[in-house]
Amino acid sequence: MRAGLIPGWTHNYEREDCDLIPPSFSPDHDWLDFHPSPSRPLYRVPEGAVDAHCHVFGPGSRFPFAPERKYTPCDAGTDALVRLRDRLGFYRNVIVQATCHGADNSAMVDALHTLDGRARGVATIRPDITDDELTRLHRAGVRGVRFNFIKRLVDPKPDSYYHQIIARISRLGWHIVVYFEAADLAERWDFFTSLPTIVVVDHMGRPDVTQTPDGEEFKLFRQLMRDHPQFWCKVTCPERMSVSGPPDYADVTPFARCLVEEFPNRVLWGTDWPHPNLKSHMPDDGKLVDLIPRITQSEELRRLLLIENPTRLYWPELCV
Ligand code: 0GY
Repeated sequence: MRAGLIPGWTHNYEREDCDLIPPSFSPDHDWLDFHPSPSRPLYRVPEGAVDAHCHVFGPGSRFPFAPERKYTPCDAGTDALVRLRDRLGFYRNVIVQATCHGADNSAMVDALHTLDGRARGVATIRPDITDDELTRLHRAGVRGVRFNFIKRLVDPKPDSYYHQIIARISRLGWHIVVYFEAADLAERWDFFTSLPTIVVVDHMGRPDVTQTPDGEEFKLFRQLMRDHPQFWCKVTCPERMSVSGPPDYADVTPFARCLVEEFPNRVLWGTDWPHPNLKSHMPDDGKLVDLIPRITQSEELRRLLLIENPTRLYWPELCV
């Protein structure tokens, strides 16, 4: 077989019996690996709960990381995700394509096949994707695309780029996931509110939690959610936004609580495992689950957050 037929593989000119070498990647020097043995949560999530925001990385030897990536992670494949899912007590996952894989969704699609209906995917695609490839993604379980506006993760693109993608996915009934920083919302407002599908905002629109939920930035985000009922959001990533820090991430809880109480039918929860690009510490995923009752003590709101909302969005066929 000639090198080049499999992305990332190279020739081994030293050996005759095995002439191809799989790609090999070293994580960034400051990369933090996911927690090796998360605690079993004290809070038992209700049966059928969905972890609605997680990723898979590689393994790089099988699913090479994208040349245009802004970081190189550790491997975090499907086996490890399944172990985490079972330890935390979740039944389903939504796997969001991570930027380190660019628009090559192979690792995520492989995970969807392995998880056999118990996972759905959110892909990253380019406008030149073929219809056949889109159909293949849909059959694998992809139900959305992600538009990422975080400059440290992706190079900026003109709005026309996204409009071309929107035109490509319109026949599939997918939604759009957007990832941006709170400070960029005002500038992107017209674009976001013109999107023709359900729009799911990652990580509560990344509020600056040194302000209060009544501060100007978060007020604008709540206005977005209030005035545009097609908007949903994920009350995720306290570990990414907190200034007060682990294990309680107490400064993030009021933001999550406020969204869950005001928009109970349009919120999702997820681990964000394997937690890319954290710099200060790696959370214990079991302890993240234990924060859910602090967001809301209402069992009814927790059912919406963990089961009914994600199931309605990603497995509508299960809702009667
Ligand atoms: C997250 C957050 C981050 C990374 C990505 O796709 C990604 O690379 O989403 C981040 O660095 O903030 O949702 O995982």
